[in-house]
Amino acid sequence: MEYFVEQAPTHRDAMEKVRAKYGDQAKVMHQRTIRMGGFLGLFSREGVELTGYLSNEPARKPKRPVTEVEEEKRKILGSVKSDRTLETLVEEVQGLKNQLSESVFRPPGNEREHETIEHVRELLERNEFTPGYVRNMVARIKREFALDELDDVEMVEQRVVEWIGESIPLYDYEQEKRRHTFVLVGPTGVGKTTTIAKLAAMWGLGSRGLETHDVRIITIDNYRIGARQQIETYGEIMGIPVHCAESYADLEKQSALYRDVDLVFIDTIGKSPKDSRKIGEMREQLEACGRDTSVHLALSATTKASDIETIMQQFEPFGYRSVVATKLDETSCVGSLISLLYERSRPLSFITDGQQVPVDIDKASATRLLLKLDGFRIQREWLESRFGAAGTRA
Ligand SMILES: Nc1nc2c(ncn2[C@@H]2O[C@H](COP(=O)(O)OP(=O)(O)OP(=O)(O)O)[C@@H](O)[C@H]2O)c(=O)[nH]1
Ligand SMILES: [Mg+2]
Repeated sequence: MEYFVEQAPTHRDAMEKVRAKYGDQAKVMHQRTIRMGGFLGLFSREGVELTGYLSNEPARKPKRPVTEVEEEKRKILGSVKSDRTLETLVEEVQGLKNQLSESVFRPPGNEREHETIEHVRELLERNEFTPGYVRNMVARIKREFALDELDDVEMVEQRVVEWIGESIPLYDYEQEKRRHTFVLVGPTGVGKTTTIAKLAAMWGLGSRGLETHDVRIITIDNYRIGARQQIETYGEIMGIPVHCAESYADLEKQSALYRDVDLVFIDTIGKSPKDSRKIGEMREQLEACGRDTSVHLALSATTKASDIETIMQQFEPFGYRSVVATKLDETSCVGSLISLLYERSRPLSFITDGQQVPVDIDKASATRLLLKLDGFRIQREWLESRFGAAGTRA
């Protein structure tokens, strides 16, 4: 495929340059603001750089001739009465402004918005983004694209994917001290124990680009039949010592014994997010472990948006630093997860995508989630150049 890069002082000039040089085959993938001209870094001006490729598809016809829009503008302007006071004039101008911006985004003859906006809205809804997130995106499209730019559906899609990627907060685990305790909390059955085993192996072996650490696992899940055996079996296979804390005092004692260990992973008992009293009790228990502790919330990517919201809220008392998204392999819809991470400003740290311990885990990456978006025309090469590699397993 042939790519191009063109620079010009404004977006319009750059588009004209691209159209003149490459015609309708040119598909713009990315736009960025640059500094142009100048001498020794001085007197440079702001400009626009467009990057894209040449498509073999037949050119799309513009959806609505500009003359038609102009005609509509004239009709609306013609309807303004001439005898008016300044106040009514201001009101009318405001009304006209709204009418015009509404009408240029809407094709004639029905109440729907511009075809491209409808298309992107449908894509976002199909991927289960929350209504608030979809509203924000649509408002941003209206704000940032001129009417003629909306005719380039592919370019709009590309920009929306870029905005989605920019909205995914990622956790910088490098900020954690080398020696600390990593606690995983979350609802029942989301994959906490399996994930603790994967994480311990990842740091223990120094895989996925992490530095090798000395690791231990403690479980405080002694209540459920088989829970202890499950984590002990993982520990045995991976050669990582596992301790089952019988009480608060035991957890405290064990933490003290591990004071020279780099990383202690604590697997907790699954709590229903409705059970806030038990969540509170567990928090007290965890505070007993003394060391520098960071709590993280395990959330299944298959959970619907309203439940994710309840869970995030109910586990708030733990002050969890990041979200670990589990069972990504079981869903093709990542919109709910992305929307809630963004809306509640909680970063994503790891992603798990299968039952195999220790392999089915990776560091979180925006590219990884974006590649799961359904219906958007996404170029993996471009995504990776924009948001980094998708991880070792995508
Ligand atoms: N498909 C898939 N299954 C997973 C993943 N992570 C865990 N599981 C499975 O989910 C089930 C529950 O996993 P656990 O690790 O026991 O979950 P938990 O959160 O510790 O459960 P409780 O301790 O009962 O609250 C098991 O069958 C795991 O194999 C994943 O990323 N993908
Ligand atoms: Mg468990």
